[in-house]
Amino acid sequence: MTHAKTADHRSPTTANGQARASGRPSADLSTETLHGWLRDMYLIREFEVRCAQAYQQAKIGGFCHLYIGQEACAVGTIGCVQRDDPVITAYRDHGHALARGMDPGACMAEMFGKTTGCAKGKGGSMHMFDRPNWLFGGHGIVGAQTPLGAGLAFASRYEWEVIGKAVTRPDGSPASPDENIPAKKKVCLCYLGDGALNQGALHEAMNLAGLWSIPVIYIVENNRYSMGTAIERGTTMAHNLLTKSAAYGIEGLKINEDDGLDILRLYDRLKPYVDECRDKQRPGFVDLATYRYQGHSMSDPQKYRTKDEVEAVKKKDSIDRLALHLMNERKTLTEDAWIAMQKDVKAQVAAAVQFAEDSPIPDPEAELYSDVYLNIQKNLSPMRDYVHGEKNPLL
Ligand SMILES: Cc1ncc(C[n+]2csc(CCOP(=O)(O)OP(=O)(O)O)c2C)c(N)n1
Ligand SMILES: [Mg+2]
Repeated sequence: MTHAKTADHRSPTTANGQARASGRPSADLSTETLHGWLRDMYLIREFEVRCAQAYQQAKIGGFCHLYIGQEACAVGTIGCVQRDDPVITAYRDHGHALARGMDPGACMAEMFGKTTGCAKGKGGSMHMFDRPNWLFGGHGIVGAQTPLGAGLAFASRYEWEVIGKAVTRPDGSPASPDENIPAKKKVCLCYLGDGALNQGALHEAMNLAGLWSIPVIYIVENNRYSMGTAIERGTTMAHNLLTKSAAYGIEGLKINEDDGLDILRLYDRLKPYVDECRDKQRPGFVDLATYRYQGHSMSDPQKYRTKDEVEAVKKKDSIDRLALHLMNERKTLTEDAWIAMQKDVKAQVAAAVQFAEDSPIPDPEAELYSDVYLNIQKNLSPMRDYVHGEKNPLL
């Protein structure tokens, strides 16, 4: 099954299709790109609202962490890279999957644990994978994705610098040995929450990234809290996180809340930085301020913050801001067109929910042990032989 979609706004185009003319990179983005971003941000929001409903109806089980409020982060950062740059994230991952272009039906079916999900229903909310769209998860262990991100970036640089040609096609499928697909300079976007700043794995990975100049860009989605722990209670130098990356020789970038919640300002700050990391094939570290409107997961009494705090951030809502900008300043969007876009997205998400509902649940006999481990050694028995049969040395 392929989940890849071609959508131009995910490899942004400039209004004239040429290099930037003005000082602000965003000023030259095409209307198609900006409307695509608005649609994607609204798609994420609507998708998450429907996830919450389905969760309350017990149609979604397990963990579920919503991305509402953080939409500009996924859409804006992914807007700074190319479609075949690898991306990897933590468990609050539906937004990244949709921003990367995953089919909402495959994403919702994964939430529902159905066979038509992007991971055949075996991963659920925290494990969105989409190889054609270069999304390498969805990881539930805090910080686990950070060495993997370094590995993905290392592989890209190795391909470009040592092998001299791409071993994977742009659509994510493996290239055959006689294909000569030119390798190119890539960056890997590796997202992490502020809570992951304290994980040893991140520091080991950043050390190697700094030492070997691995083009992984760590994007800290700094939503101020890890579960109920405010960032200043959980990590050192919370007021200046770039000191952490500086320790590993990585030149960082801080994006404050006014820029982080405004997708155009976010793009203005981040795009030149990403371009430089790509060009110099060096690592990056971005402290990107954002905010989640909902609780940490589906059950969170939220005693660690006030309602006023949440309401104050909602006033800067990134979707409203972009819509207003397009209506009042660029004048490329009418109110009617915005309402029609919202209606269209709602219908798309409703169809995704219906698709998930109508899809079959996996057959345990056929699926429980398939795709669990890759049998890399010839003649190695499938795992089920060990569990059920005499080959299991423990029985
Ligand atoms: C290694 C590990 N420790 C603890 C947990 C439990 N846990 C799940 S989410 C979370 C908070 C992480 O917060 P943050 O990194 O800020 O991400 P956010 O939820 O804000 O997106 C914790 C402690 C875990 N999943 N993995
Ligand atoms: Mg957090």
